[in-house]
Amino acid sequence: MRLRRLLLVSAAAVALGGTLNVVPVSAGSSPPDPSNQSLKALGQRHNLYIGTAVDMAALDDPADPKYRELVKSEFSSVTAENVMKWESLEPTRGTYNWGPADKLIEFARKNNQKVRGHVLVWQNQLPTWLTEGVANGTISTTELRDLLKKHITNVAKHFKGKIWQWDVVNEAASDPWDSPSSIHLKGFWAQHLGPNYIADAFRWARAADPSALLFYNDYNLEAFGDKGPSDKTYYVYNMVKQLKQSGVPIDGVGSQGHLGTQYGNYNAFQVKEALDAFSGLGLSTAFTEVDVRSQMTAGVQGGDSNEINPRLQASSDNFSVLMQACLANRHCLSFTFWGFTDKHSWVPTWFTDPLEGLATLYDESYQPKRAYYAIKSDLIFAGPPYVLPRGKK
Ligand code: 9MR
Repeated sequence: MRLRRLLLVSAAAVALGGTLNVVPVSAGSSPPDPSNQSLKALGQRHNLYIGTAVDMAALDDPADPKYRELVKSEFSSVTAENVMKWESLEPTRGTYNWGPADKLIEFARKNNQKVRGHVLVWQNQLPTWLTEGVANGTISTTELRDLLKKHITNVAKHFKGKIWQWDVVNEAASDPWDSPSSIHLKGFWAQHLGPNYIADAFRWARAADPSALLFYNDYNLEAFGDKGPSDKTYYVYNMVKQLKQSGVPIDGVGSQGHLGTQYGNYNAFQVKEALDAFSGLGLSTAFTEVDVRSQMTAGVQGGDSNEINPRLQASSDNFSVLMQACLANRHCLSFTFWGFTDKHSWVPTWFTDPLEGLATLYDESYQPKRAYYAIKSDLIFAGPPYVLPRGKK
């Protein structure tokens, strides 16, 4: 009966649309103007949180009010770009500096935003008292393990109840360009504590803050390769599968999403396949650090539109691919940009030879770029049957 009615209504609509070949929109039913809607409002339609990494110096800079305004108005989730890392939290052994991180938590609370905690265990941005102590032998392996447990416990307890997702372990897997090229656990922690530090870290984090979702986070996980020994996504897939099967309390995989327009990159189906593989293990997914950088050739720096436009278009396409895949995976909880303006982006400070940049949604004067509108349109035009409503998390 209902179906019949629907068919009749559509038939009438087609008839009315007549030669114009359009379905008429009755008065008052036109959708709201999308250009006035924020990313976070559009994400909310899908129950998808739209986040950004936050540079605390920029957030606090009274001479740069636009930064603060946009963090507030466009995003429903924030990540500390640096201030929750070990070197920032405990620059001197035993003396914690919670101030800047607490400020971000308070900002998020006031603005009704979720917080992604970044990061509990990583081989970079460790305090020198720790790395030097290990190097000169004053910190033994047993003590190092205790220190890691203490760090995770203290930090997760300090922020208990205020963190939605924790990046518990970050960037533990090597890359195919490392030696050996077969993917392996790399860096300080694997070197000193062996592979079990990963499972330990998740257990310690769960014990300290049982309500936070616990993530493994890494880059170059956007798509599978040949599933051979140098396929990082496949390595991480097997690693988290093993963790899950062993009862380790891991809840999700964060795919960072640092892309560059000089690479071939992926299509949305390849990216969706990787997200689906992770969620098929019973894990949530998230894009955690998305940006798309480009080489700043002399032409780009000189303002040559023949060089700038293809980069802006390629970057917009790459952003869009990740967003579409996230929308199509119902377990993709959040989509976080690693900064939103070229005024404050890690890219040009990191990639200097050749110089890279143009990696975010807004230019240095806070003008939205093509990618901003691409993300908006993805959020607006996505719907069934490929994008289904996701549950409240
Ligand atoms: O954006 C961060 C930059 O300000 C720091 O100097 C850098 C130091 O390692 O870390 C950057 O953030 C990284 C993040 O914590 C983990 N994934 C890669 C990010 C970009 O390097």
